[in-house]
This record gives sequence, structure tokens and C-alpha cells, in this order.
Amino acid sequence: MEIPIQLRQRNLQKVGSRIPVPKYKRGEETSGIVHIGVGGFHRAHLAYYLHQLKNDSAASVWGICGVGLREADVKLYNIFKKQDHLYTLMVKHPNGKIEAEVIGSIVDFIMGTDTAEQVILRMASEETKIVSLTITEGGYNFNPSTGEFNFDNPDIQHELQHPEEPKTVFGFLTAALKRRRAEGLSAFTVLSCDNIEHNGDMLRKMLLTFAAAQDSDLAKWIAEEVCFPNCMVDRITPVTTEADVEVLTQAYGVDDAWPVTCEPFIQWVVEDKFSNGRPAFEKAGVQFVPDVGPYEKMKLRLLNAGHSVLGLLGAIHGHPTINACMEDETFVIYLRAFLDNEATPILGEIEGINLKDYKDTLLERFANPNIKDSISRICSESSAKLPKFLIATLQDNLATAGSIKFATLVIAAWCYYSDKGIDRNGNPIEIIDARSIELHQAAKKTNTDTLAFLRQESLFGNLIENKEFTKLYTEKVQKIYEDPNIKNYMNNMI
Ligand code: CS2
Repeated sequence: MEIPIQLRQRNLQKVGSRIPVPKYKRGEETSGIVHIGVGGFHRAHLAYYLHQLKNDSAASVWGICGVGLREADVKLYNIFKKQDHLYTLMVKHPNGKIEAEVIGSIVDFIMGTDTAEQVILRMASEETKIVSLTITEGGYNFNPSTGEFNFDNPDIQHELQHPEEPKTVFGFLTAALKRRRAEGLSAFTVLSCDNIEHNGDMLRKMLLTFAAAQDSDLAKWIAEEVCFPNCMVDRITPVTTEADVEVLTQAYGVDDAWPVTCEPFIQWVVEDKFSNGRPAFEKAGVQFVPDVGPYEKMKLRLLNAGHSVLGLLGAIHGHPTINACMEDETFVIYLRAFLDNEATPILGEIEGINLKDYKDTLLERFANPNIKDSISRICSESSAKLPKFLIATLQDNLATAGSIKFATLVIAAWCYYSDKGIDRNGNPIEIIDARSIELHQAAKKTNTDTLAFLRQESLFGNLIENKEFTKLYTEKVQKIYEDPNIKNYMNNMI
């Protein structure tokens, strides 16, 4: 075996004899994009698109400065420091082939946890044209059932009282925009890349509410000057495992402490509304459209909801990954039935898209045996995901007398999952959710109050008042509590 080469700038030539490395010169670009939330998804998506453009010399002046706003980001900060912000993207094909490539579009990384000033300075600098975000659905700080900004969040209260000590994206964006305005600089674009319907509009509404609570003139300036394009982002990016790091070292001879793995599929549909210029992303296959709404809805209500359906039912059954669910015929038929009978009817026609083909491709993507996307990643933060991905569809179907049974079983399964934290065989399930305690408290009352889980109004709105739904929910939740062999009920429904 070849001795592994440590991934860093000065070894790039050597690494390049093993896997493709950036064709462009690094170090001369400016970080026109500041990105908050550098998780695997950002590294497999926006950073990859930019890397491709740079390889084709179409974006030589553009680079990304990553920003970490959570203590947990220190890990990446340290690794990036050692690796000169280089990392490997491992694209995993269904036939077992892995395409590994070194990505060089991230050129800097700063932490905002102890040195807020550094981050504000960077965002306020003239160089910065775009601030993009992948902060997860929960990061937008809205009440899922009302869609209103949550002023009760202690971090928000802190930054309203101490604007010079921001903690959340709202504090940072406001502080940086305030400075740009004072210095007569033009605004940057704020580009949300999270899975939220009308993500740009939502972010705009939240930021304006926060800014207005601080300085109403500033809020007015933001409303006039800052563009918030909506966009639909897509690429399945599982959590990197030790085994991935090992494969890279063993099979490719590259020593990278945190590579990213992903599927071959990639898509980005964006509204072309930018305040201060943008890279020519269309040259790398990004679609610019006037209205991204139908694409976002299609993706969230089919792909993301499909994931949650497999995830929660799969968790109780004891499947470890999405592809394991797709090897189980019951799950495949159930998923398709949910997509065809509940998610599709409310989507209507989407210009230029054949929904049947889209769903066929989706099922193939989920079945990719090399992706091994863990059920725990899919179920993580369900409290932020389900209201947008699944409960919205349920509500739409109730309003139009559509089918609700497939989604209802999933809600009942979510209750059991939150209550028991074990699968049908008694094995523990890893639950990752900022609201896991609340969910557990509500779910555990189910034995004495069947509808207890639904009383969480911020998640379910007034769904509990709908008799058609509660009747079905009661039936399903009682069955699961009697016998958690979830496949029996799935089989009875398909
Ligand atoms: C997943 C998404 O978080 C989830 O539950 O559905 O992360 C999904 O993999 C991506 O949105 C794919 O684009």
C-alpha cells in the first residue's frame, strides 16, 4: 500500500497523482461568499458548484469563507486549519464506484463563538457579496405552526440587549448590515440553502422582525436593499463515518480527517435576485428561474417527506439506513403509495417536470446501496422537519378531502418513537432533536390520553380539532402501542 499523503496545500501536487485536485490557483481569490453552517451538505453542494466553476476558470475571483456559530464547529475549524481548508468529496455511485476529488473553493474559516467581531468584520467587508446559510430548519427561529418569529429564545433576547455580542445568524446579519449601511457600502445578498418552503422569504421575514426590534430604520434599509432569493437545494449527503475516512486512506492513499460523502445526483434551482453580483453558477448547471416555489414544494413534499416516512417507520422496525428500507418491499410499496396518493395530488402540475419520472428517480436515489444514509440522521430534528415536510401535506389533504392514512401512521409512529426510544425488538434508538424532552413528555402521556402528543400546538396547529384525523390517529397509535410490529399495519394498508 502507498503511504497516505496528508491533505494540505503544499502536498496538492502529490495528492493530484492519486485523485483529482483543484485545477485553479488558490490564495488569490477574495472570499465573496461568507457561508454560515459548513456541514457536509454545504461542502457537497454550493462549495462543489463553485469548485467546478473555478476549475473552468469561470469564477476565479470567488472563494468561500466558512463561519461556525456553534461550539461543535471547532472540530472542523481545527481540521481545516491543518488542511488549508481542503477536503475530499467522495461521490458514491450505486454500482460501488467512488469518485473522490479534492475541493478547494473554501479558502478561510472563522469561528463566531468567541470572536464575534471577526465574523462581523468579514461580513461587513466590501469584498463580501453574498452571505449564504445552511443552518438547518430549526435555525430560522420561527414557531412551526404560526410561522412567527420566536422572541422567547434566550439567545435572541441576549443579542437584542447586547447587539455587539451576537449569537445567532440574526444577530450577526443585523450587526454586519448595520455596519455596511453606516459605511455607505452596498448590501450583500442573503441566500438561504435550507429545506424550507420559500426559504428566502422566510428568512427575510424573520430577519426584518428581529432587526425592527433593534432599529426600525435599519430594518427599513434591509427591506429595501437586501435580496433574499428563494432556492431549492438537493443532494443526499450522509454523515461521514470512520469507514469513509479509512477507505480514502486505504484505497486512495489520501489522509483527510473529514471527507464528505454524497450521492451523484445534484440540483439547485434559484431565483435570480442578487443584491451585489454572483458567480456564473448557471455554467455549472444551476437553474435560475423566476419562481422557485413549485420546485421547492415538490422536493420538500416528495423527497424530504419520503425520507421522514421511511425514517420514522424504519426506526421502529429497526432498519439502520434508508437503503435498508428500500431493500424491504413493504417499505418501498408504502413509500410509493404515500407519494402517489397523498403528496402528489396537492402538488398540481409543475412546468417542465414529469412527476412520475421524478418519483422514479427518487426511489432509485434512496435505494443507492452505497450511500447508507442513517435513519438517525433522517429522524434528527424531526420537530423542525415534520411540520414542513409532512404535516403540511396532511393539512392540505384534510382541506381537500384527500387521503391522509399513510401520513397519519407516520405521526403515530413518531409519538411511539418519542415516547419509548426503542425499536420493535427493544433496541435503543438514538434520538437527536432539540425538542426531544418536550416530545417525550408529551408522548409518554399517550397511555392515559391518546391524543396527548397532538396537543403540542406549535407542531400540529389545530389538527387535534379535526375529527377525521384524530379518529384515524387514535386507531393507529393504539395499535402501535399494543404491538410495535409496524410492518403489519403497513402491509394492511397497501
Ligand atoms: C433529509 C435531507 O434532513 C433530512 O431529513 O431529507 O437532509 C435530504 O437528504 C436533503 O435535503 C437532500 O437534498
